[in-house]
Amino acid sequence: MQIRMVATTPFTDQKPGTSGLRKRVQAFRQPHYLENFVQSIFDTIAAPKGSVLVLGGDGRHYNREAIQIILKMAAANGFGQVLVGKGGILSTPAASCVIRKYRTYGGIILSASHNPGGPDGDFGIKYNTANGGPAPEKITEAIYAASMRIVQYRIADAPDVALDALGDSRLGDMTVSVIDPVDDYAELMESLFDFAAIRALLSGGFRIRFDAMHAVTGPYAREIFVNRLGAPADSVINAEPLEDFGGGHPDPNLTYAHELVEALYGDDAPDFGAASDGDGDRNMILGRHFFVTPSDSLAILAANAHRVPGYKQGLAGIARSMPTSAAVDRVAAALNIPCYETPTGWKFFGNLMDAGKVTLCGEESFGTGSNHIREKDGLWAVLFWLNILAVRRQPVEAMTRRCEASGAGMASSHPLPQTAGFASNVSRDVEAIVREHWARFGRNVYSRHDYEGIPADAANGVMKRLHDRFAELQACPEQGRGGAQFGHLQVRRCDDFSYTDPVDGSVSQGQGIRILFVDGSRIVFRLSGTGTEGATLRIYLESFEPDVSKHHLDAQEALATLISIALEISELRQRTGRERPTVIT
Ligand code: VG1
Ligand code: CO
Repeated sequence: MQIRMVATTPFTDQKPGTSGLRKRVQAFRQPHYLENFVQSIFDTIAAPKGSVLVLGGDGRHYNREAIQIILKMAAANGFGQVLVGKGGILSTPAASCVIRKYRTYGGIILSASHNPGGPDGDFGIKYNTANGGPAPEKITEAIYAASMRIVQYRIADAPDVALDALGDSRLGDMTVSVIDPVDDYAELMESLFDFAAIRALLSGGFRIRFDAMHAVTGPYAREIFVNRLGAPADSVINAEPLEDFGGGHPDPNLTYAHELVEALYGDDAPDFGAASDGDGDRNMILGRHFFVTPSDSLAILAANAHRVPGYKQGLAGIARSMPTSAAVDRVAAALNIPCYETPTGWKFFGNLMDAGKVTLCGEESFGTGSNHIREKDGLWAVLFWLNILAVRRQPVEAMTRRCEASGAGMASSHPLPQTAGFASNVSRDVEAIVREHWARFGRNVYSRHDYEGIPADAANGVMKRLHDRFAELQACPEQGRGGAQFGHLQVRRCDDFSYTDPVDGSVSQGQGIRILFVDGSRIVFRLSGTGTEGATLRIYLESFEPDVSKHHLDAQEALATLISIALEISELRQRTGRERPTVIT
């Protein structure tokens, strides 16, 4: 095998964002662009000769070509073996699972997650370390620095590797092992959840629908829900992964997963709906005519973890990203376990999990996960919900069997008696679980407003304006002045969130502007680090409502005052010309 040293010059824009390097496919197609970044990864990690690497992606346009380039570069850089998902496919959580299970040196994941794909869409690449998690900032910064001084890269002159059949082949001195992308992951899921109970739930008339959004989770969902759990085949929709996601936006939220949302809000809606994103690490949970906010979902999983086999021994602690609501903090307090607040992005959870400080973690952006891997995990969250629903159903089911035995008819046509702690209206289980949770812990009313694709200057102007107003907005005890008053809400403090990692002491600054109010409400402003066009400004709004009689209120209604304060203090409309958000979740 001939190894070629190719002379190159730096691109100056290869700085990884919240989750790896994301650019338009056209940018990645520029001569040397992908190669420069991959060589920068290899130069930074300096893996010993013969190391094993995991490689796979979400199957979007350019995935296959990128895999071939990376395989040839891995061979030229001295790797001994690459485990690559069949067809070049590995969901992000599956890649994390494989890195951990086979104790590899690390892995390269090709994905732009929820960003649209296709020739005019986005592509992305990130490096995960041996713990299976996204490389920490220290490493991503070193990769960026390497990309700024690169002068050459190494690549093997070899024919393309066949990726569509399982098994080993050689690329020079390196072995390419094509593995089943689903098996290891599905096995891990079976080890955490009570599949028998979920199977019983699904065979008992509980109807689910999972929307794979033509992205990577289709094959995973089919194997797990249909083959292993016995759900009808049509429970999984848009299950065929497509290079352009069928022209859709593979982001599981109320705006982009509209096919699923329409079904769950329609007549004859299934009992449970869920969707995942491009690379399989996000999840959206729906009940009949009911949406579970990701922040509530995290809190509910934490409060019910003891019902699930993989977590029945208890949780060491919980972590959430700063913009995520404090609903889970209340559960942590009740369980008497620590709760950590980290910057946005999964890379900040890894140290906490490796140190045994947390078991569950989550983000408001439809991301939930645990220490079973080091990425957020969409299907895991869905299975966790189904396990809770199955356990909750059991007493009712046992009763139904008794009713049937005595000739009293089926559960669906017969009102069931109320048992302690379990709602009788079984067609509304998801909503009932959420409402019971709110009744017990209070409700953290929450919403996120995204303004996508605004000019970077305008977005930076909004953030600067907010910074400049800190002194004016917050209380100043020296001057005997309280914080600014907006109707019944008074500002307590403003800051730009900064995080000191409790494990390695590393500091991350500038992680989002917080306007904190005396009554515990807050507004957070943050610029997205995953977009590829202009800037995306995110506004996160939260207030606490202990009063059950107000829990039925729509979040937008309940947060109306905070929303108008956010617009006023940021001068967002004047500075961006935008009248309303692009996406509300
Ligand atoms: C967004 C989310 C963040 C998430 C990140 C990666 O980042 O807000 O919570 O970790 O996407 O998720 P940003 O910087 O755009 O706000 V994924 O599923 O895109 O890998
Ligand atoms: Co994702």
